[in-house]
Amino acid sequence: MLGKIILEEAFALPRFEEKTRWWASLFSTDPDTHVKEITDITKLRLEYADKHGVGYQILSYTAPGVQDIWNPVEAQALAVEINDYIAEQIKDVPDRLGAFATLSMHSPAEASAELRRCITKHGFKGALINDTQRSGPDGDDMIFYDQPQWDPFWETVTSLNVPIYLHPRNPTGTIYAKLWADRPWLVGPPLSFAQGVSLHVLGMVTNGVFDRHPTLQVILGHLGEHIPFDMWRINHWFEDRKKHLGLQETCKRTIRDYFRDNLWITTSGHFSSETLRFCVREVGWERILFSVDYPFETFGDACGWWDGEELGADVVRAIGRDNAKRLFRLEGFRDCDA
Ligand code: GRE
Repeated sequence: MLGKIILEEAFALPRFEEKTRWWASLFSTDPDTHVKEITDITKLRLEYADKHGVGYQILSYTAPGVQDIWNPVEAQALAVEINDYIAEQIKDVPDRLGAFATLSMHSPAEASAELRRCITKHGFKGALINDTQRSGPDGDDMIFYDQPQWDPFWETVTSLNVPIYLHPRNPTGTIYAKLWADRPWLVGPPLSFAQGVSLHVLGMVTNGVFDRHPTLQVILGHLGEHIPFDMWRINHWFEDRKKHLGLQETCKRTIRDYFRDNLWITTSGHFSSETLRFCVREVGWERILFSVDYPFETFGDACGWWDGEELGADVVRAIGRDNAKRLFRLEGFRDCDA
């Protein structure tokens, strides 16, 4: 289909080429191409988009990004630099490229102010956060945003009426040493990414973030970071056991309610029709958004899959474009009505 929208699409600052190359060496068999693709903003990306029928893309800073920086002053300065850089890069192609804000998540007040600046000054479409914020004197602590002190941030997000993409980052410090160091091939897409994000978002669910902020919209990549496949069991244990043991105090609705009202999932990096069909049944096509996960995945793989998908023209168009148009209140872009 033409005019597809994609929204888990990474870029990196050219001055971090060395770090980008290191990250690429963990995940890519062709680090040179990866570095070229992730630092390019308007050339290669738009060529791929034209070739594969993508009308509009929302770009975000690559993982682990600012969430890897435990010095709060440095983290804030880098977030501002990234936001101003990408705003400048995309300003002449607003019908093709948008951006998610990058936020330092050391302080709810600072994160709120930077998000507000990015939405009002730069017209960004929300923010993408790479899971927990590394913190503490040696970066071994982690900040989760499911605690009450983050309520002012979630209040800002809902008042600005923009979604937050909760994206993975890699395990670090003691967590890495204890869980992953002896099984390093499981870091990333095979397991650690989904574990990190599902712990975080289910923490938000059970600690009442969505009850206190009922209009909050959070997007999960990779077809929901394993949660849809566990929906029945999570629901069973929340409703039939944990709510009778005290969960009812903080978590008022069912896990399926939160997926209907607050959560979205994207197809980033997960191009399986079988899995997608399961998600359509469990989560509903209204809450699913097409995405690529470039440059960790290719436009060809993602779009080739999507353009052959046989879910029915209306559902393919909704997931491929119209759901995102509605969520982000998008106006005209390349092939938006094709
Ligand atoms: C990502 O989305 O950020 C990502 C990586 C590394 C491998 C796969 C992937 O950073 O999707």
